[in-house]
Amino acid sequence: MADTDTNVIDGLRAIVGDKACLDTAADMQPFTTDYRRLYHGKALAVVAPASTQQVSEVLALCTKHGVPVVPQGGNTSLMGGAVPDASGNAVVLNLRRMNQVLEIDAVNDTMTLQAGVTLQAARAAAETAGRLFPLRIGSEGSCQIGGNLSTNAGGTAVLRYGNMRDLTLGIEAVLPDGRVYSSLRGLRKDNTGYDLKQLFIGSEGTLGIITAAVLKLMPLPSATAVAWVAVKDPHAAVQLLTQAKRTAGQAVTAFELISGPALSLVLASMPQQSAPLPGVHDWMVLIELSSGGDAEGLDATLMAILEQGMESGLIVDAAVAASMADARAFWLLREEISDAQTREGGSIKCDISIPLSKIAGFIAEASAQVLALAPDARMVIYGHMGDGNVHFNPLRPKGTPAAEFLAAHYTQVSQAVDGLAHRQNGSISAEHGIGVAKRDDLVHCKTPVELALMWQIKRTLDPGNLLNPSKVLPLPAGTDHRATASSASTIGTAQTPARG
Ligand code: 2HG
Ligand code: ZN
Repeated sequence: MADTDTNVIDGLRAIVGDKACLDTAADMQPFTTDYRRLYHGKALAVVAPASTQQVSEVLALCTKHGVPVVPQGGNTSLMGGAVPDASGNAVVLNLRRMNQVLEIDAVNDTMTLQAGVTLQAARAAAETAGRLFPLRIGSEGSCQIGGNLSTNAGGTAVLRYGNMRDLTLGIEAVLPDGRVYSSLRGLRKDNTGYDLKQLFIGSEGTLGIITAAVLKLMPLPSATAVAWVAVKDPHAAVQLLTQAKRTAGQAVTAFELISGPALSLVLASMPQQSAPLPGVHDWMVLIELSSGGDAEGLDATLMAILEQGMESGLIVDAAVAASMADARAFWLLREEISDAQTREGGSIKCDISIPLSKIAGFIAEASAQVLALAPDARMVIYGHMGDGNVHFNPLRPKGTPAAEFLAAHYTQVSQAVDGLAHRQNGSISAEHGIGVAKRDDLVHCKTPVELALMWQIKRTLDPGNLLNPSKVLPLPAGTDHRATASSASTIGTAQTPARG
């Protein structure tokens, strides 16, 4: 180990304490590998500061020595965004010790908390105060608020409440040189120039490390009604959503599309669970309504939506959750799809969004293109149809090993799906971010002006290219990340390409 590295590690220990600074490969392994075990990096050290002051000191020290820093929350990124590359040069800065809910202001309807609070703990704290923090994603027990902010997380209740950008009133973030930016004021109105917090939200830790936030709280719903519905096809699903919004307005909280192969995959991996409806269906939707009114009224609204859907020939069959347990069982089937794919291996993940009016046509066209390339792929297609966002994840056929399927089809299939989405004015990453997995694809879907602005902002806030280097920003043609930084930071080799 070079003298500088030893100095850096000694300095880090002095800031965060011995126990919060790991530097053996074995201790660091859980923090250098992503949770799907697709990206295997190395680090100089993994540190877990306990305060914003410590984050600031760690960043100042690393900047002084030109050491890259990879911010990390619950390490649940699907894009390889939260683990270091293979160079071993970087320090991983894990926020798990900064896990305090600092204040709940029930009158202002806000919650101030540190970045390392898990989403589950944030929701529970809000509920204890009789309020709802509405972000809902499957990994809520592991993912942390800082990661949710850095990736502008979405999930299953965006239709009603919006994504992380919409739910945030202020943040605190530490810049690479150790300075602290803060807008933790809980204001719903503040037109005093640039909205700087939005630069950090969704920037995946490439501009600053988010250490705290003020989030919006909502009234806790008093009634919830849930149905699992088989629909004729995705086009019918969109029409049903339109009818549901007309009938129930704001009460439509979630509207999730699930393809037959997606449900089959979950049921095969969870034999104790049963399908909500008899028979096999090509397309289903999970609908949730919620309101502050009475339960009977909401049940009647749901029944009206379903009856209308039946009458107009959109719905093939439907099961209404008769209890909270039923509703939870329906949701479990939906939320397990992602992990079921991880367990199975060999999934080509595309996270696209396009205008709702075009989504059904997109699914048909993208499916035809994928099946022309990989005729036996299992079409695991699901997600947040209400937001125009589907996870379009063709999966290896049962008999084909994951590596073989991915080697044969990954590039062509993801290019076909992403290319189609882009040509239809869509996004190639609706809610999972860019990380390293989609970084180089940005070249094809952002304009030169957008890319140049992104690099200009990056250089302004992180002139040494030290914060989460080699993530999000694609390399300008003919250069590498080293050449794009203005100081002599050491950039490692590229990570394992995205697979799985
Ligand atoms: C979900 O909606 C998550 O379940 C994960 O966004 C999606 O694994 C995926 O592709
Ligand atoms: Zn999702």
